[in-house]
Amino acid sequence: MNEHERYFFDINGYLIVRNCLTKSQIGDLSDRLEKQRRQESKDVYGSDRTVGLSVSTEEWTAPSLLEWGGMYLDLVDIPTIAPYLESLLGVDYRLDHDYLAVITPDTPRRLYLHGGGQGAGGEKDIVGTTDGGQCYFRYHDGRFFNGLVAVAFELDDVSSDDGGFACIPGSHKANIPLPEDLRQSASQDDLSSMVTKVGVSSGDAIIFTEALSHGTVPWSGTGERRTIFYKYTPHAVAWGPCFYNYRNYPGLTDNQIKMLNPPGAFGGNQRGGWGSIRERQVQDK
Ligand SMILES: O=C(O)CCC(=O)C(=O)O
Repeated sequence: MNEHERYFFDINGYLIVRNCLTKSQIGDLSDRLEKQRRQESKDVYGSDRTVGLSVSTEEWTAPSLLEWGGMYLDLVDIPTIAPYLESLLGVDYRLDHDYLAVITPDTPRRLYLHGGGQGAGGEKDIVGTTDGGQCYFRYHDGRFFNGLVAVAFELDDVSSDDGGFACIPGSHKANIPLPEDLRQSASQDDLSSMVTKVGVSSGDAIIFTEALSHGTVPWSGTGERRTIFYKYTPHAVAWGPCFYNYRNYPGLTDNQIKMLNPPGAFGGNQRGGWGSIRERQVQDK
């Protein structure tokens, strides 16, 4: 993350990484998605992991795009994005949840702004409670601290007039709650001038802190928007109630395995068990 990008992210709460996916990577992601769509047409695949298994059990589970294999596994840790995540989350960050949204002219959506620094999203915020949940943003001692960072990988060109990602730049540092009348917009004509619509090209990624007031602008494009969201937390933090089992995905790199760890104080090192960590601490003394 260079100096300009750090400055841009600090004052705006998001940034665009251009061309972070190659044409063949986009092709693989797109082919695997279209295969699923032929089997079952949905607006959202994967899950934000907020779905309980059933009301009668305390277990949680969530479908994941990682089951689709190929580039969906590679995306967990790609070199064009990893340095940004390390700057924004620190080392040993983890993948918290993943999903993919398909927007078409038949599914226009309503903008519902959520997030907002220092809990400014207020009581009705869907990313956390009045204290902002764990979707915090801080900058201290030369380092960014974020509770949840989203990477939105775009498979299609999306002009800012089409719709898609939008935010109130700088609102990740807001101290005053989002005025309720700004929260929802049924069409682009209703949008507040404070909302910035962000255009992207196929293969770009938008990285944003969930502390930012952001959402999806009602669609007025003629084509589709297919966006893959991978959301990361610091290693000891969880947003969703579910976590991954890396054993379900053979062939992962050591780094990918670390990122699929459940939350915990020792990040990627906790797989060896607490016993081996204590032994190492004793040896290091
Ligand atoms: O459509 C978008 O890019 C925004 C998605 C969003 O609001 C979120 O991931 O929390």
